[in-house]
Amino acid sequence: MTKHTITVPDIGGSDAAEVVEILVAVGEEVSVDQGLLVLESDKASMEIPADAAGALVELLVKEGDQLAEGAPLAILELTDSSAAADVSESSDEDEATSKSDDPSSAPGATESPDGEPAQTAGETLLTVNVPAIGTDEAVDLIELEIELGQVVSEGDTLVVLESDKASMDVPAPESGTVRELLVSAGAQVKEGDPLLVLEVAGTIAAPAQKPAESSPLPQTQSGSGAPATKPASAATAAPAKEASSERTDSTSGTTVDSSADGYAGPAVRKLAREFGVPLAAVRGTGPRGRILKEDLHSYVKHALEAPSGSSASLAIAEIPDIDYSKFGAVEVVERSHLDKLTAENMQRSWLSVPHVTQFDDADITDMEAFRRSLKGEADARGSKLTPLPFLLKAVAVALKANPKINSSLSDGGSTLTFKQYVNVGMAVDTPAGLVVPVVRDVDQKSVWELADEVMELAGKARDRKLKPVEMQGAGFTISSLGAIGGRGFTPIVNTPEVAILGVGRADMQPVWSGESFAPRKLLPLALSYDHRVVNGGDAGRFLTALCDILKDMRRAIL
Ligand code: CAO
Repeated sequence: MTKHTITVPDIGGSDAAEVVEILVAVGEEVSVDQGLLVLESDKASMEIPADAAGALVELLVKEGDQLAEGAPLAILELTDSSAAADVSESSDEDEATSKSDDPSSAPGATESPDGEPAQTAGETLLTVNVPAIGTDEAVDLIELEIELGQVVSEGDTLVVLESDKASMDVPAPESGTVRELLVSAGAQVKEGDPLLVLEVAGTIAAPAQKPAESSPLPQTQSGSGAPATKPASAATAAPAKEASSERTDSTSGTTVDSSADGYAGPAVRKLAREFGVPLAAVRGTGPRGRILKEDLHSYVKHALEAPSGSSASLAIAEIPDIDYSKFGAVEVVERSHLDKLTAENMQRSWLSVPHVTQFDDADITDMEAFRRSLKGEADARGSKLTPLPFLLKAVAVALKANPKINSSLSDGGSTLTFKQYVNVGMAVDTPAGLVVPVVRDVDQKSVWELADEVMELAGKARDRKLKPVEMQGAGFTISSLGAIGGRGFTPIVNTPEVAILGVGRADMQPVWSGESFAPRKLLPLALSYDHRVVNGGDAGRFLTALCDILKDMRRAIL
């Protein structure tokens, strides 16, 4: 039987991490990726998964142990000896530990440092890193589209990343075979983080490199905090996969007792500090009682709604969680990260912004005639000239004349920031959820340029190719449901913006000219605004100006 030692993977630069929870018992059969134990460092906490399937013959640690990167954790007797080719192994238990951390014993022990291809005779290994994602913040890796050994072509999607604002695919930079997976779905990654190692196809053999120097045996610490020597390369650090469940106290710089303090990730802890919420008081609904952002929100919401004295009857009752299966067959599906974020943002805006919605119809008969007359030209240019680029142009002119609509509250409400640029967000309905790419400097672009940009941004949104930077910096948003239908709706302000324009479906209507009814094409518009900033007069002037421009687009050049 082949034995395999599982060691502590990269623990994010911390000297040591504490074993806070052991999830398996000796004798248990474990599968690949099954969580074995939870480590918690001063920066993060992570579930350590099994990198091979087999029977757990020995646990080398206990709860409370302080471990350094590379320290041995457990010994598996591998189920499938063929799997042993993919992991460091030993037929002798005593040797297992040292062998698994010796780079020269690891398969293909060439390094791929810093994403540079590492070559041996007949192969080129390329580490694929997280590309520029337009933010220094960590983003979620929501999907692994490939598996170990899979052959990929250049441009194939390898992983899907999702930030607060959008999802984006990371394509294969070259064709090749996936030789090592350095992340797993659910991980949080930053620009430049290694994702996987690709053996690049069809490369010319280069002279073999000397294997990386063998690293000394990693040490297990018992509370001393002395760092162990880091394994020499990614290829030697046994389980490169990391589970995503973080449990950190990033401010205290100490290992936290999660049971006393509440089990939560860094973002939740930060938010809890900002709210002044003691985590120990929050009930976690995540795996193993982990406190999620939603739990914190719900705690704060309840605290705010908690009856105090005579206002008890004003408290908002919680919406009951009903078991619908009692009434018939149901299907429960997990909502996408984006859907949940949109829900959070909508609720925040709905609860914190006093909304008013004002309606009007713009007479776009002439604009439509003009747009239709340009159809041939649009086809020749490869452009798609819908009403939206005209609307953008008209909105830009109306915003310049009514700058309050392009402002935001600042300094906790004591000042108003007027934006001197005209960046307009455009709601795009995608299979992954609602995203709002931003068309920049709308006032400085022609209708043709706007048409092309709308097409490009909407395409990128649907293909999940938008970068975070392409969804930032809007001062106003347009949500157009015109192509889908509907007379009108009351859009929710995309805070911290103060107004949003909802566009319905244009239709022919009889309009009284003073003498007779004439058929006119009317575009239903709905302007929702933050009544803390925009009053009815401001909104009325903006909407009237917008309708005037749309009625006669020549006004846009005045
Ligand atoms: N009235 C009548 N017809 C309209 C129209 C309107 N207000 N707006 C667009 N159309 C027509 C277009 O002219 C086009 O028809 P032709 O091909 O015959 O010219 C057709 O509808 C399809 O347009 P489109 O959707 O391809 O392009 P668009 O520029 O109108 O919109 C985009 C682009 C990205 C905004 C849109 O595709 C989209 O995703 N809309 C949904 C936005 C949304 O979900 N908002 C709600 C957010 S809150 O839940």
